Amino acid sequence: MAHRQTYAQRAAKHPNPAAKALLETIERKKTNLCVSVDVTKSDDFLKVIDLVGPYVCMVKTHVDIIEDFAPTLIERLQELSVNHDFVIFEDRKFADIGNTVALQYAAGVHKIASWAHLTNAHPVPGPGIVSGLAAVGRPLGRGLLLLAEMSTKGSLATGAYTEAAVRMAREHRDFVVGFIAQRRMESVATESVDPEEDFLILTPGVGLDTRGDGMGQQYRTPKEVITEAGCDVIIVGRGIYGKGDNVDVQAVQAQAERYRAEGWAAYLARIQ
Ligand code: 5BU
Repeated sequence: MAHRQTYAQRAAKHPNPAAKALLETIERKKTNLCVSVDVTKSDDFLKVIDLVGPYVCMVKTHVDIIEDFAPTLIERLQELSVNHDFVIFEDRKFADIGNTVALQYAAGVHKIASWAHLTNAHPVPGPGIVSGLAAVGRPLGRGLLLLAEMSTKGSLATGAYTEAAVRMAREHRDFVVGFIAQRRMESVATESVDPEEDFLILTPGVGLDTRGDGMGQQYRTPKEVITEAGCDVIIVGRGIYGKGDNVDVQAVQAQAERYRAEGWAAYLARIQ
């Protein structure tokens, strides 16, 4: 199974350009940490990204929460992505009919497809959502993650829903490169597993100091997520930058390095 191989081995044979770039970045920088930068002001957004840049393989954004958004913010984000060598993942969670999501992905204020290497979608509308997003993203070399599970208490994405998400991904392996999930998905729907399939598992709900946030979020440690559950990337937000305002430079860097080191040690323990 994919998670028994090194990131480098998987990068060498991954057919999707965005997934390949992510795997190569993880190997090159020795980090499986993605920081989720959930702050509402452009200055704070860029500051946090500049601070965590050396420690991450990927930055995850919710571009629609930025109050003072301007297209130049995307130019700055792209510069940081090049200078610090990380992949950009817009956590848009598309959930509409194919025609609508294609427009939301390509157009509007944010033009997500033009800058986000990866984005994600809920499988709830059925396979048309993947076709709609693929029509825009595939020619650009982008990749899509399906939300097979969520980190939150009481999530409805379980059981038959999760299995259907895996089957949907298998039907679109040229564009769907993995899942947002809490564990590996190979054994979720086993009827047609291709030994060559390599779906990335990106996992939010990671924290070292608390188990929840009082609003449904549930945290597990990098060891639980990477070594025990076999996931590929840890996604950490507030555990690294708190509220994200009045940023304490040294504290943010120290937390980013702490999660990077924990995540990488958990990976080394897994592949041994
Ligand atoms: P936190 O501050 O580490 O709790 O932030 C987690 C981020 O991951 C936040 O941006 C969420 O929108 C995102 N997330 C999540 O927490 N759980 C999920 O199942 C999914 C996304 Br999908």
